[in-house]
Amino acid sequence: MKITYHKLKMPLISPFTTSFGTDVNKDVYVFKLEHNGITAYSESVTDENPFYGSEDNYTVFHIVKQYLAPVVKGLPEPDEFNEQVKFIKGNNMAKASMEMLLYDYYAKANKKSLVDYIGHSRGYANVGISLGMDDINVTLKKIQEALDRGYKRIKVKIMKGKEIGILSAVRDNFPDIVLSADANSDYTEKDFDLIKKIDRYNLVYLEQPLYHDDIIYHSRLAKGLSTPLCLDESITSPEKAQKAFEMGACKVINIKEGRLGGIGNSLKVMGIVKEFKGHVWIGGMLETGIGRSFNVSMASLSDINYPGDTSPNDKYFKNDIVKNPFTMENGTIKPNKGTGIGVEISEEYLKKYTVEEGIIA
Ligand code: OSB
Ligand code: MG
Repeated sequence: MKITYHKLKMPLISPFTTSFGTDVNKDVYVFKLEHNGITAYSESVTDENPFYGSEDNYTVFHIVKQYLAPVVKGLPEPDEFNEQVKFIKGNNMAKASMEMLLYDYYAKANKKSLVDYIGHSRGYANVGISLGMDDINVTLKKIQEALDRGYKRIKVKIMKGKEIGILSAVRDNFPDIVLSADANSDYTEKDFDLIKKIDRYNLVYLEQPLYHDDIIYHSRLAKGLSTPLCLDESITSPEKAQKAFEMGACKVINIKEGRLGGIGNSLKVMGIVKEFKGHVWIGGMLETGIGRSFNVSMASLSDINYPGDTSPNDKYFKNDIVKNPFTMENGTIKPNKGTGIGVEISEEYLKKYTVEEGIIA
């Protein structure tokens, strides 16, 4: 049994800007586990900087090499793995990258697709698009293109001071579309009056307006807002999802397997959302075809009840590292056929984008 890694630098087709910065490349670790004729893959959702959450590629590499890969070597089933690494605090993205490697491995070992291995699929994922901040005319053009391609929900990124300009331009041009906005934690409790102006734009939800780890101020904000809140960054465990619903801090959760420490915790959060009759969808972190395959499988689970941020590979990459990129039909994407995540790796592009590679364990 062998675990190897490739660190990749993949150019994005166009820069992606959020309230916390602009990405022009996707810098990502891809992990590969080979055992008994089975090859499994995963990737880490971190990038070079800890600007979305507290982890980055360097902390992930350290935690994987030092603590997690030695556990993966024993080939525990994913649930067992989660038990065995509980003693390590935080570092969810590192944990997810190894847990998901085991999920792909065990789905393949059981000759099942990932989604059949983890739950009940509706057979396809409903797809929305996340648009980074651009010149407003570029944004309007991108929205029209997205609608023409069949996307079922448009999400725009906003930040403090730019929200009204962006949202009023979008609503003036597209009065009836299903629209959401994501602030990536750019506001504070001092901005409630400003945030309340967002109620005018009839958003399906407002994503993560306040601090990345907050629940209390979000619950206070929710009381004075008619727009439902969706939490992303703040929901880092099933317990936090439970607390957020109990406190009325959100009605919607964006699940990212990486942020939650893997698929096991993500499934638990889906159960909590169901109990509270909330809404839930699968987010994205500009993944390569590997990470996207996990997301699309998750997004096709029948308990997912809002469109996710699982746009096809060609939104971000001219050439992905997989040979079987997703295609969208009528705003839906089907998980890959085959066992596990079902990706066929393009050795050509994997090699082209690799800046570093080696054996982890
Ligand atoms: O907050 O959902 C987010 C990308 C990087 C970091 C955070 C977020 C995002 C996105 C992109 O919105 C979603 C995608 O992968 O298409
Ligand atoms: Mg978000």
